Amino acid sequence: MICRICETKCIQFLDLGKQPIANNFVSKDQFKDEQFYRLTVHYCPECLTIQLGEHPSMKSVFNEHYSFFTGTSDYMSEHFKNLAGTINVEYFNPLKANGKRPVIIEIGTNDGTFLTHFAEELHLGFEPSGNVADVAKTKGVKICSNPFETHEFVNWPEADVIVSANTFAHIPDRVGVLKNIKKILSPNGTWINEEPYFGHTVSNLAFDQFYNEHVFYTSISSMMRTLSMFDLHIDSFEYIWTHGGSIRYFIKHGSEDTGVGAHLVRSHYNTFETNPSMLMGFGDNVMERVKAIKNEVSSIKGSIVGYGAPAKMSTITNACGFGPDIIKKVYDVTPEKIGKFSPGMHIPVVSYDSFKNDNPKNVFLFIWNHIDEVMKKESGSKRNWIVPVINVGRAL
Ligand code: DWN
Ligand code: SAH
Repeated sequence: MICRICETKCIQFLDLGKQPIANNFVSKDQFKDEQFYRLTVHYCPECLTIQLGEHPSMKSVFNEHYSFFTGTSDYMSEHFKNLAGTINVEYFNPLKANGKRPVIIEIGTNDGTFLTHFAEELHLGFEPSGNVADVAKTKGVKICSNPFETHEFVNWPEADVIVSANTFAHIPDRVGVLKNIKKILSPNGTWINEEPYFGHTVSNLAFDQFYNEHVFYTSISSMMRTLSMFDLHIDSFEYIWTHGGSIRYFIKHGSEDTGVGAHLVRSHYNTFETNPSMLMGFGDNVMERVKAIKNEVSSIKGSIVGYGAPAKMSTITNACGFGPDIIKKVYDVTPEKIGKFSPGMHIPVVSYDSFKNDNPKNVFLFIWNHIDEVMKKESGSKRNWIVPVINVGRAL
């Protein structure tokens, strides 16, 4: 395949086989129509961007039936409230003091969990999935249903802050996103972009982060190279604990050396960051991990259920061949998923309401990225938790 950024020939390092659309929870009558895509992962030797070989069309993933709602996690709601508080203090208060009305744009607003904190400011949220956007609107959030990268800004003021969380990785036309950021970010503005950090995916062997909604996997070195092609740079960054280990970049116009390259030289992720050929070994380790999960599950006596039905579950169950004969059912809080079946392997999704009453012993924790929140909720009950990644919690 050819790199989506610089058109260099990419090198494949992982093949997780045929996979369905990861967030497409289906009803029985839809089983026969499910579409599958080969889940291969590649790196570009030139700009170092890690990316999928193929993916479904954007419309078949992000539409009126999108099944993920940010607000299903109290911890994530708190996380975005905290980010909003920081933006108010550090970016908006100084502007207001100068008599300027600040402007904020969000890409991938989903149910408005973040942008609702700016309902009184001049704001715009980009959200093509109609059902989640409708929830955002009820929270006073203004929505544009166009994909951000296709939008033509007419009579819209430049943004002081642009926020994208877990969305930049989802948009195949990355060049289009960067061109539009360049156009609409004010000269001194900041683009705050956060997403799972590939260094953690590698060190946790968290292969379930690979699914067809995530077209890209971020590394600092690839971001540096990509941004420089668009006269943008990383002003600073921080590692954050969300989604099993993420990174938050603060990006600005221009080409200043802000010491990020020097940080990389000292970082223990330096090897994979600068020498992606080591990813060939990572591909082998993932396949070993798949075997280890299968062995662990088959060694368990008695029935097993799942906790949480994230998109990541699609990768694990399809790669490991786990259907309802192996994982009887999975409990989730999302009304859009309850009563449906997991993509590809068709494990029934049931309401979390019955979890405590059913009191299952063996529980496969598909939402290991929410382990702190789950353990708080489930404290006091004895269970055999099966955790698919080798390192969880706030590793940072
Ligand atoms: O990047 C993405 C991230 C932000 O969210 C999207 N591509 C899609 C989605 O990925 P995911 O589905 O892997 O996300 P989560 O946050 O791991 O999914 C959590 C699932 O678990 C939701 O269906 C809600 C459910 N849940 C639950 O049943 N009980 C969540 C919590 C915290 C709970 O206590
Ligand atoms: N920011 C939220 C949601 C992440 S899920 C969070 O971190 O929890 C990714 C979201 O991006 C989905 O709601 C999806 O509909 C939206 N999205 C997908 N493609 C997009 C595009 N081209 N422009 C804007 N939003 C997009």
